Amino acid sequence: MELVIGDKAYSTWSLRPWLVLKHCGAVFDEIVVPLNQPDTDQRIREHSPSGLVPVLKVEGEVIWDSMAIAVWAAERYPQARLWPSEAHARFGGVRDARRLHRLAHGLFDRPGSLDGRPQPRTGAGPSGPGQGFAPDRRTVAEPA
Ligand SMILES: N[C@@H](CCC(=O)N[C@@H](CS)C(=O)NCC(=O)O)C(=O)O
Repeated sequence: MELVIGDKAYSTWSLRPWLVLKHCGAVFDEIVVPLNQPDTDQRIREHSPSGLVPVLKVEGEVIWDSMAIAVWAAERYPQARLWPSEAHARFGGVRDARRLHRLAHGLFDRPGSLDGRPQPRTGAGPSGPGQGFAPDRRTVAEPA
């Protein structure tokens, strides 16, 4: 199993599946493609059909996208309990993870935006139903 990533210090997209796999106790080879180099795109495309890292190469599959890698890991390593076992909490966890995933795109891919839309410089950020990230605390931790 190989995890192809960018520099963990600069790419949280890369850091996240690395942390997930470590948490799961997975044994894997780490291939680091330095980002922002003249040959970065070419080197990433040797591994990734999307032209992006991270990519997990495992069991004949090429899994690209950090969230997809995490979903794979949750199924492959159930003992790691990446998702809550209780159904309601699990659905909420999927929802919140998806919202964080989308929010991170807004933060890192479009500077100045929290959710992909322009934000006022001095505003308090997004508010209201369906805007921004408002975690439901019941879904963050496994119920007692
Ligand atoms: N949604 C993707 C985002 C991946 C992404 O944007 N990766 C960046 C690194 S932070 C990348 O590969 N950029 C290509 C480049 O730097 O040439 C994921 O979760 O894996």
